Amino acid sequence: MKQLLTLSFAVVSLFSGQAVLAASGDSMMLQSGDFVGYSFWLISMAMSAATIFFLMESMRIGGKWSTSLNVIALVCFIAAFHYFYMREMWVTTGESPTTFRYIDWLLTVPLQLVEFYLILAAVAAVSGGIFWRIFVGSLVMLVPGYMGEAGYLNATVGFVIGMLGWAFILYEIHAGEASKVSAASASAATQSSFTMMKWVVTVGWAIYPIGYFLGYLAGGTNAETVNIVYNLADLLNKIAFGLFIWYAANEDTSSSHG
Ligand SMILES: *C/C=C(C)/C=C/C=C(C)/C=C/C1=C(C)CCCC1(C)C
Repeated sequence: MKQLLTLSFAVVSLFSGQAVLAASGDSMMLQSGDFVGYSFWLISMAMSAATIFFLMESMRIGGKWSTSLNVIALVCFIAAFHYFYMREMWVTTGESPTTFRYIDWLLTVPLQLVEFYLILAAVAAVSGGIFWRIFVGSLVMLVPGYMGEAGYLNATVGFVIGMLGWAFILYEIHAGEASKVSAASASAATQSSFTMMKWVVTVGWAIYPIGYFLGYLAGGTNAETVNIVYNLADLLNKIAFGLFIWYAANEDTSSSHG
């Protein structure tokens, strides 16, 4: 019941956000041939649909997996909301919605990293230190990345510091405490979802620095490349990441029921 209320609130807020944008007057339609604009449209819709899907599945599956599924629904919801604004900014100005994007990442990246903690905490006693270390790592990755893209910092310097933050997160999940707890945990479903999430953060997340490199460091600034690469990366790293958790939750609950 509570989740149904949350869901209806989410839907109403999405539509009222759109109404405010429409009322602001300068909204422009998507132009044909604007492929970056298409990707903003597609992904804002995919994120909205994924939000509803993960919330409904969390109600159906329930139990110890419901928090993880709710968190991924929140990630998709926050992203959907930002995508509506980013799409609007792109189609009206043709400029990179860098600030909206980084506000989104600043909220959704820590929430996704909380998932590592949550899936481990569902089966083992884990220290909060795991969460705090990867949280600090995500700030070191994102803040200089923003400063580099927005022109507050040399683009190469922002890139290099951001890479160090990401490397720190990779260390924690591949060789640090989180990986040890996962290896020692009994549940096969938890271990396999931990492994899948670990590879999303290692391989899927690599798309972002590639986008940054192509957009800012490979000669001039290329707004189209940056946005198309980041958009596809978000599609993979939010929705596919959520589907991995959803898959593990299904496996776990169906095997424990016989
Ligand atoms: C849902 C959004 C996600 C998962 C965003 C992830 C963003 C990154 C992994 C960004 C990484 C970057 C670096 C590793 C170097 C500096 C530039 C960044 C911020 C693009």
